[in-house]
Amino acid sequence: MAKKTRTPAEASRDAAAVVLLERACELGAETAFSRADAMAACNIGGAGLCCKNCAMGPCRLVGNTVRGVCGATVDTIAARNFARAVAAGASAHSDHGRALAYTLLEAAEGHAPDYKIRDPFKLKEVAGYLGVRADGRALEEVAKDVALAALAEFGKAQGELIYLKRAPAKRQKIWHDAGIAPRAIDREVVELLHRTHVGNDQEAEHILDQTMRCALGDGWGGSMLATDLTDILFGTPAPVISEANLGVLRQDQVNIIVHGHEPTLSEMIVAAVQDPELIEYARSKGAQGIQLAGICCTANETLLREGVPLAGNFLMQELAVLTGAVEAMVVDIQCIFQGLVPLAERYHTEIITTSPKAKIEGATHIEFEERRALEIAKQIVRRAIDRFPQRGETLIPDERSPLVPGFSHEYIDYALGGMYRGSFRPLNDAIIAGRIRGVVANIGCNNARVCHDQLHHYVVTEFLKHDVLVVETGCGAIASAMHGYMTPEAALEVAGPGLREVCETVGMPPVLHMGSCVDNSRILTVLSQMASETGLGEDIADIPAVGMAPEWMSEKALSIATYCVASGAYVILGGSDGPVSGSENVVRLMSEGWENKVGGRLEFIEDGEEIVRRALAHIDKKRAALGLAEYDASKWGKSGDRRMPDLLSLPLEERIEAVYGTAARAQSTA
Ligand code: BF8
Repeated sequence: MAKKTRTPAEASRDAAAVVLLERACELGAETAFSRADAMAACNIGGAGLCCKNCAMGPCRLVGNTVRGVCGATVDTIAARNFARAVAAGASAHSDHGRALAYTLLEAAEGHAPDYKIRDPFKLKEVAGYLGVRADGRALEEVAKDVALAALAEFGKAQGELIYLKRAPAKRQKIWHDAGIAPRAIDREVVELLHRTHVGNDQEAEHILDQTMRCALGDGWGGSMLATDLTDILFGTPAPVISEANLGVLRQDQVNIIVHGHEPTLSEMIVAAVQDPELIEYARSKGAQGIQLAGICCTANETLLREGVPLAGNFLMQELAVLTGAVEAMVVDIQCIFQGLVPLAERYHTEIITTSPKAKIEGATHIEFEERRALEIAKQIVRRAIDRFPQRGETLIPDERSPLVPGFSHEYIDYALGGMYRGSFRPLNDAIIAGRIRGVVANIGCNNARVCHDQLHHYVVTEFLKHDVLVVETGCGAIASAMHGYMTPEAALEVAGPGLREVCETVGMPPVLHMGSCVDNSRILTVLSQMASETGLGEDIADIPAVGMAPEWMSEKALSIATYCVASGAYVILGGSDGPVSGSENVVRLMSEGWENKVGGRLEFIEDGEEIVRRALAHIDKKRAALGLAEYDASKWGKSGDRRMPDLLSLPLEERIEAVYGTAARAQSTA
């Protein structure tokens, strides 16, 4: 691939990002965008054809070379590389889940007094799943047993993951018949690494079976536990009002950005920035207050529960520093660029690493401990305030969009039926009638090799126009938030007539923000609940739904894609022809092969139009298989309760209150 330097407008479709990329050009400052332009991706490794699993290589299987030194074939090498990436992705999500379990344990045992059980209802629900008795016991006792039961799921000696039973019965049978029901979360990761060691499992299909088992341990294990335990500790999300894009940074305030994935520290920073003493301290340094904003999935966690605004998604982390207005970027784990440190050296910005699992050379390391959580958070906020007087020239783009995130499966259930009649029935009925053609879960990353947010924006716009309800997590969700698709009135502007009717009636945005990347487990739960309501078959594979990550880049995205496929979904990963494109057999095994085995298929499709075409074709195929009426947009748009025009005349705060009520907001901040 030839080197090509893109203009800022070619590198991102986001207006704020373009402004700051122009700034980077003026300053000659390096970013991920310029580094991607300067270094062509390796097309051998990119196609899965480079094997580094032993010191006889690395072996590059190109041209007439069809075997590595050990004799491994193209198929084995491509499958092994993919498998190892899934193992790493599953480890990242699951280790995050484990950390939350330890936080809950510390809190339950009284060692971490800054943490509380914010959602006792969810605690009892999760206790039920994990076989922990809750009736008549103190919350702390239940929480301790829940934490221990959750930790046992990582390395138990016998049996299989308890949460598998949350899937439809038909799905569980498919897993058992295929021999891919995960036994313990860590065990499946270790076994996959073992199997892909030199001289071990050398049949592509067999390697890929264990890859599915490992990924299922992430989706129905580590990630699902991470979601549940986070809800218990910090509250189950319900709609809140917030804003997204770099324009949330404030010229007159101390700006602190939280970035990464785990909410344990960032929740404490939310508390610390509201401390009157620290606000007064900020004033003593010439600021009007303290503004907290987020990047990546730490942002999604604090957004959903606390309404903390989003500064941007993955590719905007360096751009935030380039505003010159960030006093501190506080990072925890995952998706953090090492390039932040040299860039921050040009400014007064302090990059603060906090996790014992993630240090960066040149950053300030303030290690986080649950037992002194709020004290450490306050120390960090104080350091940020101390930097404020050193701030130089700033450039904060005037770009921000309002949004209403917070659509946990519990809230969707409540929104559709109320407190006493909560149900997925109305959603199923809307799909059966054809008002909603189907559902797309658009998730995942940005990738510096494709135009930032372009594919997210394109596919989401097309799906909305075609009456497809879009649910989102991760950086894809942040993209839609910044584009203004996460307010109820966005339905009027972009949705097709059927989807618009549903959004008007329920008062919901056409794109639902369901959380961070571990919260893709919420999507599994929604799909399972839809399958357990009548009318849409009996399994996740029967539902007219598609999953996609059009701008994926991380190993976690591969794990998510694999567990969604193994759960019965059709999944498309975009932006390139994919990491196994060097092996036709492995491409076939993951598409036709997996469809025959587990009902879902994985495809890598570079082009946005083709992604949309195949997704709509799949949705229509599933509708036909269920015997549902053919999708016909001309039937809709003449009914609905038409509250929207009245609502639109209200200021945003009142509009949201009118739609969601104060109870939902109170629940989110309780
Ligand atoms: O875990 S979407 S860039 S932040 S990996 Fe990273 Fe990808 Fe963003 Fe959330 Ni998920």
